[in-house]
Amino acid sequence: MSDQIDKIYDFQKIEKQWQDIWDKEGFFLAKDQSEKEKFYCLEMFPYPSGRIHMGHVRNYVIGDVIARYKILRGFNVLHPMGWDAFGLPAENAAIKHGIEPSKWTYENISSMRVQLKKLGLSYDWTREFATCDLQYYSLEQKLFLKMLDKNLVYRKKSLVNWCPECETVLANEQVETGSCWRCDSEVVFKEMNGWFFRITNYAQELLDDIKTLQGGWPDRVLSMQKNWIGRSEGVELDFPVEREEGKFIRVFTTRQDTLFGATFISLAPEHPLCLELASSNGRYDEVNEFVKRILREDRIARTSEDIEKEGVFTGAYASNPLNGRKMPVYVANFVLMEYGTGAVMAVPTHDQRDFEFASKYNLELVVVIQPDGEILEPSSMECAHEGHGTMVNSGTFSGLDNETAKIRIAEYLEEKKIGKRTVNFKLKDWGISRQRYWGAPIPVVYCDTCGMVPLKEKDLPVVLPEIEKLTVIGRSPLADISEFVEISCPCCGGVARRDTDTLDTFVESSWYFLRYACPDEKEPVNYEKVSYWLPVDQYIGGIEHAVMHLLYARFFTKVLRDLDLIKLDEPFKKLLTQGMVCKENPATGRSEKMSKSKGNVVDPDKLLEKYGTDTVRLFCLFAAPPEKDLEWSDDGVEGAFRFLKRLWKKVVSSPGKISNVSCEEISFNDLSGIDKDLYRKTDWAIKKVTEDIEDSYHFNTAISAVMELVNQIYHSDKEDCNNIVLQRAIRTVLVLISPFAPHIAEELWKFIGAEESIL
Ligand code: ANZ
Ligand code: ZN
Repeated sequence: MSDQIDKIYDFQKIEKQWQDIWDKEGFFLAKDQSEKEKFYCLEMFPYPSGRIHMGHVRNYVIGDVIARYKILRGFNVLHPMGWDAFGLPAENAAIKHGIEPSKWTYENISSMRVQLKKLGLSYDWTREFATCDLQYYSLEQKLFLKMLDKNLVYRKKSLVNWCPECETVLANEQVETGSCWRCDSEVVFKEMNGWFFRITNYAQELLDDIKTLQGGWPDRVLSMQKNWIGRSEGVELDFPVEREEGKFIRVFTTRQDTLFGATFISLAPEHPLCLELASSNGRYDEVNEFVKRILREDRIARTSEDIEKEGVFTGAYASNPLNGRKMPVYVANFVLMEYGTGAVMAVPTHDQRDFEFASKYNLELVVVIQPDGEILEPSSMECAHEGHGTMVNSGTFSGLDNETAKIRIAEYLEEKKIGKRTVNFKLKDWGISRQRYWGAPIPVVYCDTCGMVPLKEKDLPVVLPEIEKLTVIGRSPLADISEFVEISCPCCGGVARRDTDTLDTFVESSWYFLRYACPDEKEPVNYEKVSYWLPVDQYIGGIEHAVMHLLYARFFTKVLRDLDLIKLDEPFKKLLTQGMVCKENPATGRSEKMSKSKGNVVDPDKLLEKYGTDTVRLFCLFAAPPEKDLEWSDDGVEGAFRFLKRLWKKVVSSPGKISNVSCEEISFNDLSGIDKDLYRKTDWAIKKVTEDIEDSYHFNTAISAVMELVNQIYHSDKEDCNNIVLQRAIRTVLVLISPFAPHIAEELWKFIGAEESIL
């Protein structure tokens, strides 16, 4: 066999051959039981857009190196792949080209699967599924019903953007300066019913368990999650409205130490008191006009720090419960209804936003915290003093340091029953209803007699009906399919209607990693199998998923645990966020993320044809460490190709020397000169590659070490070194390079006389 090998490096032939062998022999089938220690390696699954791009290639190759390395180290490895297949692009394609979303999606999956297979990735393809498979989404419907039963899902009205012309809900991104992106008519707010997951029930646990992820997850991602959850400790307290007996404005503050310096109140424009107070003070028109204008503005922009602060006086006054100060009540654009109570006690001397607002409307400034070694004078302040200091102008609390005052004032307010300590989270419940076709139908019906009725598990699945041509998006396309909508009530048998929304596609990606442990089970998850395989030991994906996907997946894991379906607190032990693939944009001359619109993409298929997957893999891994951006370079690809050819040439050109020599132990001390150098370099490379992979996934430096060893082999071989030492070095090179360039490694391994796969 070994002497039949081609002298030239025919990567096309070799790569196909080895992919077939791995496949036939089932090398990557994960066993649900094993003596070996398990390792679960997972890359975020792709959306089946149609073609693989270099970002995918990089992501999956990084995962493949880790999986193959763990196989070599004797682990029982699970390395699955599937498709995040519901979502809007399929619907858009349906509208544009009149093709069925399911047809479009499954065709894309087929062609992307072919592309992925050409990369020689170590997937257990028997566990593959798409989230639009009936099997998968019907099990998701089952989970939904279980969550509904445990009161973890509920329905409520919330404000949405509504275009009265198109009769459709618009996402925030579809509202352009207050108008509909499609027809330009004025967008209004509408209360709409929708389903929500009670993720806020888990806010504290999601925050606390971040501790357990430290070291395994990038700090940046953990702090993004922390901020997103946004826990604040503070006080809620009531300010009586003057001349309106029994009416109070409740505010949330984290700085009750500044209460004596509160000189006015700011309400969110959505706050019900705005118009109420304005009308009893004869200022309805002015306030109403302001409120309407602000509500039309982008809600995201309102939260940004540098937004111009503006507001309007309601005509009403509240009184400060500690010192009786008369405080004008304003409506302010930067106060949000969704946070705290939607009302703020404004302290312009110690809060920068309030300072800017007060400067604009000439409102009173009272200093209540003096920083050390400095006397603040309201008339000469240029910005708020938000830091620490000693309390002044604060009655019996004057003289305390402000941190102590925070505690004392909170106690005092509770004692006097003016307020109470509370904890606030920025995290909101997760709205999951979408007015879309290509998603999982929500398994409930509405009956005129019984109201909302969840389906029984035996009535599942709610099959997504086929649809030939979609015409609009926004309004639920399912609402137009009467055979789908009309149903008899499971409770009373009377006339009922199905829910015509579908689930947010983030729901599917919140539990797919559990499903890979048991893809054929009748139930959504199997307790034993999930206990065996989970948590994912290494998860790999983009930083853009730092909050939503990664937080939702953590939430789902805890919910399934509390439903007694699994025993698991956290789904992902380690997380690697890979950098982007960049290339010079011909228009700007700058290096930018590869994208079609910038004209700087490289087609993976063309590269594979020209160089083969081992070269492409090696380049992606060698050009940058995984978490850094990768700068595309044609020279770099050529360089990787040259290295593999050089390795090939060395091995195939010295068959007599390295084949069939026995692998007997030799003593280092008996060797001389050049042999010692090669022996030593070999050991050094083993250590270096192992450490680079284990400690930091620094594949680039690991690959350099292998290159150095190959150089040493050339060098020593020129001087006719000891064959056993030479063979030892070459065997080592092949094993070390095999996670990175597995096909060439297997082929040369066979060439030097091995009967079994290098795996
Ligand atoms: C008085 C005060 C004085 C405040 C001071 C700050 C500094 P975090 O830490 O993010 O929780 N606030 C409360 N509800 C708000 C809302 N709906 N929209 C905008 N701002 C709101 O922020 C809590 C602080 O944000 C609260 O404490 C409140 O202003 C403001 F020197 O109260 B503070
Ligand atoms: Zn009924």
